[in-house]
Amino acid sequence: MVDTSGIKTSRRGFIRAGLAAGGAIATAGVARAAGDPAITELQPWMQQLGEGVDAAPYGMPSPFEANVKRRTVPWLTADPISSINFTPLHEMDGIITPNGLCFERHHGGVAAVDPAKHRLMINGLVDRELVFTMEDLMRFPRENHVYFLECAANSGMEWRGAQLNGCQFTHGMIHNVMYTGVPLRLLLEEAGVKPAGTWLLAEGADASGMTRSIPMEKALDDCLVAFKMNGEALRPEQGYPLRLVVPGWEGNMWIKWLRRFEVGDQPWEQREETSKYTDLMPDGRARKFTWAMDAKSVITNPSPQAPITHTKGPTVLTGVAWSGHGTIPRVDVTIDGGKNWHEARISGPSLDKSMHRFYFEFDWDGSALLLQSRAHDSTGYVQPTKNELRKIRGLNSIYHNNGIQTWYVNEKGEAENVEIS
Ligand SMILES: Nc1nc2c(c(=O)[nH]1)N[C@H]1C(S)=C(S)[C@@H](COP(=O)(O)O)O[C@H]1N2
Ligand SMILES: [Mo]
Repeated sequence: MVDTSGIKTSRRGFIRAGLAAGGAIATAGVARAAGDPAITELQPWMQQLGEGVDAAPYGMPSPFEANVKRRTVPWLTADPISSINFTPLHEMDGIITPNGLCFERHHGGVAAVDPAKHRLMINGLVDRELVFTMEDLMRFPRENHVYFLECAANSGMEWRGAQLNGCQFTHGMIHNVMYTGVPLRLLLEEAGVKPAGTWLLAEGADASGMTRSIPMEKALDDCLVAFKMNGEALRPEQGYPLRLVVPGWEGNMWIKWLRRFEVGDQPWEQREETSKYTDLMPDGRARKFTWAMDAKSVITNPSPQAPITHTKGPTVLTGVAWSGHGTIPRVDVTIDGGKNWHEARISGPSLDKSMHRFYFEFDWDGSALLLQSRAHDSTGYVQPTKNELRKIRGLNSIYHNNGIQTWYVNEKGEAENVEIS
């Protein structure tokens, strides 16, 4: 248990903090008194030598961090082969998702691809059909970009009401990674797209043979054929050795274990009715091509898996925000269910189609809280409430739920997924 007897923060400190939106807050009294045995007594690790540099050729997190892991919701899908796990957003900080914590979504399990035998083909409406080895791809100019990937089903279980207890489960179908790859435009130029070639089919080498259609405009704009994530080779789960990166657009289009592009003159989903990621509207019609992910945010701490563990006093609220349409210049937060909104402090890089990290430091008076965050993106769009979304989209949808999330925090600091009207 944390000793909070030393915490003393004046009421005046709270008012000052409130005025300086997201600014400095009085943290005097947070530290504990000298004499804490954890500092005055020698700990075991100070009394023996540690492991040498040959102990862990590939490093792993501290065993004390064993709780920081992807988690599944077993009842969500019938089988773990075609299923999903979730990024532990409440355990993270900054904007980059470590490779081992990136959520996974597979339709036919993780393909175990030998890079020496992996090929990328471009065929269809092109002047020259081409086949690239991994080595061939390494001879093209490459670029580095940080992008979020969000599954369109993220928060999908929350359409009808608050359901899953933790931001890992409500919002964890997202990761934010620095990719290294070749602009797809360069490969398409090499093949020479015929004037009629307005669509691209991307195909994966996994057992599900997943395919998705991408409009040529997007393919030529900012898509990447990526082989590195956060500086190292893609993880098998993320499509080793090659994946398509479709910045700002739903995760489903980011084909993993990428093996082929076919250039065509219409979307394949139209011909074969294979598009799965459609939004069913109240009148029974479906919104089909909803690719870009709208602005969204969530408070990651406090949250149901990350309660407040101290009593009243200085408290750090943090979360993430992102938009498939640009950057996030502003995030508002409320701790009283929307009576008062405060501008949060964004810290870290503000990159196009990337996660942003925000903070709001406040002096908790120990009473119950209703926490919400609201993202604004660089187009001027403001994240809607869940009820505003429902008015337009009804209750039949699964995909593209970017509504405002509410956490109720009780006097003990425990948090719960709730909705307020
Ligand atoms: N080949 C292939 N690509 C795929 C999938 C798949 O099952 N097979 N799943 C898609 C879906 S629905 C999503 S949300 C993302 C998930 O990417 P991740 O596993 O890196 O999180 O990959 C997409 N690309
Ligand atoms: Mo997805």
